[in-house]
Amino acid sequence: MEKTYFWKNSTVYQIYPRSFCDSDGDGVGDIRGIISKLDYLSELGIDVIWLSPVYKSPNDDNGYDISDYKDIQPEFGTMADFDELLEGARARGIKIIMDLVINHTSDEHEWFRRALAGEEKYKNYYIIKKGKPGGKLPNNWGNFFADCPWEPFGNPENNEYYLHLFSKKQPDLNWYNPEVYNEIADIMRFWLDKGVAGFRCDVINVIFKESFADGKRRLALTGKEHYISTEGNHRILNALRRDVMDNYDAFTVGETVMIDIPMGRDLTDEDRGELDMVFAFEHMECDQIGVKWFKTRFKPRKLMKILTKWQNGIKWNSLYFENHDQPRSVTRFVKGGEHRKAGSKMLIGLLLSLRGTPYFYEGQEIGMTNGAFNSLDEIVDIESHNVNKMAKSLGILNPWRWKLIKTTSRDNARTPMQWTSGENAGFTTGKPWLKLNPNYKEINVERDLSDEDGIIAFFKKMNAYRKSSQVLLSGEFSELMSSKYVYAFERRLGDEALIAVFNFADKTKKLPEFCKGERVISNYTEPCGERLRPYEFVLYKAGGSLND
Ligand code: TEU
Repeated sequence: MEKTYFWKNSTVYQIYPRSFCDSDGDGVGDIRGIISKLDYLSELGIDVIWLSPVYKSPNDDNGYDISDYKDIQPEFGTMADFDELLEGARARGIKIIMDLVINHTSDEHEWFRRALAGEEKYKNYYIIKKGKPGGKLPNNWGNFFADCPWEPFGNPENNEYYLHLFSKKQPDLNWYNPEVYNEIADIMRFWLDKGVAGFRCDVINVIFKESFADGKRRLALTGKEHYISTEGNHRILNALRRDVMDNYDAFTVGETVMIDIPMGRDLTDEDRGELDMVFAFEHMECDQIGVKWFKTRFKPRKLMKILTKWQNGIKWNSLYFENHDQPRSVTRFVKGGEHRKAGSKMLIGLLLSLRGTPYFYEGQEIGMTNGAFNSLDEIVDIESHNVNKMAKSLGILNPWRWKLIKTTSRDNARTPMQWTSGENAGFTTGKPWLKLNPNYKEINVERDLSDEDGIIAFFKKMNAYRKSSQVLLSGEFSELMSSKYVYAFERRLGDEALIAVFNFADKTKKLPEFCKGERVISNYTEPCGERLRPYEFVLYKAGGSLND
């Protein structure tokens, strides 16, 4: 199969189906809701939709716990709806990638049920270990969701435990077993044969545990050295590439946790042949100390340094500031509500100016902000509840626990999409599964679209420009400046160059002297003089005179 590498020229838009658009009034977004918004997505100018899981699931982790990989979650619709979505997208020139969650299944998956019923074949699909003498767990590992990663398996007298790096309803698969490999390869082919354009591969660099020995004690995730980007993991990815992906004009983007640049390089090296791109996390950790729950003041320069490091370190990056696990970028990186519009546009401008494939998360195009939750009762996310329990057991008092959760909870990004200023933001006619942000009266698609100077208008303009510009699509990156607040870089292809400059301050800042040339695009209408305005972004065509 000849590869077109279409993803190198694509802009991706992530849909979290539960929160996107509800067509039948049950308060949960669904596939027909997405179908009803295809024209909207097409007008945005996006090329690929990344669909968070729509497979059958008991929803312990909102679909990341899959009980049937070849069927659709009934509250999202039917396979016929999915086929219609795929076709409707195709007709508009939009491709769809699926979320592929293969580190674990749901404990309600048939494989796990049969394992529990005692079928050896299926027991061998999971990681089941004997407890150590004296009633001890098989090892001292930690868990991603602030839980214990071992849960008794079946009859307690057998002293067996199964491993779950995430929720206890997400048992880890045993990638030592070739049958697991064959099952997953088959699932991938099933969706690729339907015409999907690839996969976003959930926590893909932890699937192969090289050893089950105790780990070095750490604040979080003790044991991770035994499973982060192991050799066995590389072998599996390489095999899936050869056996499956090479037969389709499709791509993979791996969600790769805790990777550094050398690991990212190995995972995406074309000659090694594993993944096409990775989602690295380092830039998403620029405002934390140790673990994500301990947020510190955002220092723009730290973000700039990390972005530059990855631009220089990896041939092709995935560019993102948001997804369904991260707080909203405008709340995180932009000070003060009055700059929401300019700041949202600047962040969009930044993603669309860097080298790589840009990914946007639903609502980012209208500058949606973190959820407006008042207490834990309003939070649904399992991780937040587990963290609360753990913090409580450590004696952390409630106001502090709530502060951490309110700032960092994944539900911040999962509040329903704000379509209109009408009832329930036009998301549903029923009761939304998660509290809407009351700011939908001001922040919504309808209103933004009616504003010539809206965020969507800027997104469309900038995205269209990027797609027409070989320099932005494939030019080399070089940093020109990363000061306390001002970031600037050049993109160059042969003799042609563009200079992008960003002011991360809520005050004016001096425009660097090298920012000269034709002003191609900016998030402000009027050209700036000697100083950049708050959160101003300008793209210059190098050569020519300043602001002409
Ligand atoms: O996330 C994996 C992951 O490591 C984190 O980003 C996760 O959100 C968590 O905060 C760790 O502290 C992926 C999915 O994106 C996430 O939604 C799933 O819950 C998780 O895998 C398990 O499938």
